[in-house]
Amino acid sequence: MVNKQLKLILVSTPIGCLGSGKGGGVELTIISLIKGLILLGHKIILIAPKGSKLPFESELLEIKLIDGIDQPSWQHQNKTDPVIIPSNSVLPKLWEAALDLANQADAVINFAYDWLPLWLTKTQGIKIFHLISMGAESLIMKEIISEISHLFPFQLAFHTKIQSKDYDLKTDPIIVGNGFDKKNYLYNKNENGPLGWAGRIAPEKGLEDAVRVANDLGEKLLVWGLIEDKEYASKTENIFKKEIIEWKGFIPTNKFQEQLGRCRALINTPKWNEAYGNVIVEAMACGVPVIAYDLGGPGELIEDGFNGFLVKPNDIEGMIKATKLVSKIKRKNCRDWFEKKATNKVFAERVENWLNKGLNKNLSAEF
Ligand code: HBI
Repeated sequence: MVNKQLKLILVSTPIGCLGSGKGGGVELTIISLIKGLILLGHKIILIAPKGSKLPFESELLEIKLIDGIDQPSWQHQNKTDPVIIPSNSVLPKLWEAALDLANQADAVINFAYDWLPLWLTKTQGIKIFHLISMGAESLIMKEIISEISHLFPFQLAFHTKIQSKDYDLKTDPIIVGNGFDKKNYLYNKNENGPLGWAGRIAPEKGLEDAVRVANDLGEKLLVWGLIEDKEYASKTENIFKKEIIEWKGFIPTNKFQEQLGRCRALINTPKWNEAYGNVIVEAMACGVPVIAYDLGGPGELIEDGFNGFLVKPNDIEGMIKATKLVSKIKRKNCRDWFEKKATNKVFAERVENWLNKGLNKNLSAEF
């Protein structure tokens, strides 16, 4: 049975326009989900900062671009910092535009990890659904997410169970995972390639540990991602005298997956409660086994010994040992896992299920 067509307003992250890489994983999540929801026949209005670009068009997709100043990222603020709204901020403008269109839509989906859209949930007739994109990076965010969980428990969803554990929620968390368009990732069966690492180049991603692993194995390390923290990047590349890192930059998905697919393993070294781990799924989509610290999302995506290995967090020796065993992982397992659990179709079906449940619940938790 095809579900009723939903008219949905999706509001993007205010920390950078789609395609800049500044939004981190949430950029790929939004693009993949829009494709998946359109595949299911739903109508989308995307509201995003000026400069946002999507790699596709559709008659079911309308885009409204909003000018304004980027919101500072919570990752660059202290956990106890207050909410900052810069002058000429894009965040309130995104939400003025969204709420102006509310009467044309069944629901709004928020992708911003910001206080304002969560607070608005209490004040609006239209239901605002929040896909929380991070672990608890700020106290005031943890408070407002917990408050919304107690008022509108069906309007919050998380990528992984482990991510949701950062928050005190009224009910069991709604987990929607993530998912990417399988047409964008080609399976590569080559087993003898180099080691790879991918992610925003910033301290919480732990690149220095992967450099130590590659150095110990006497190998290079191919590194893809936006250099968000220049000082950290240069400190990391100078840990050893000889050149270990081969910087590949932040490149479009089609090029990234082609280069990534040639790796014999992706090393993933999170130092924070990674909400999901997009690059892990992208690697698996190309048949590349992932060796990751058992921290945050990776711990839920990797089935130890099946599609990769899980290593105790910060255990570099353990990472080296596991990397030496990676040929034991059948690369086809990685692709099969991706097709079953993490394509944008199955992701969109989980989100559609979440929205339909939330839309059929009474608004307030009282009666
Ligand atoms: N910070 N204020 C703010 N708002 C966001 O939406 C946000 C962020 N920091 C990081 C981020 N989003 C994304 O990189 C997430 O995917 C992690």
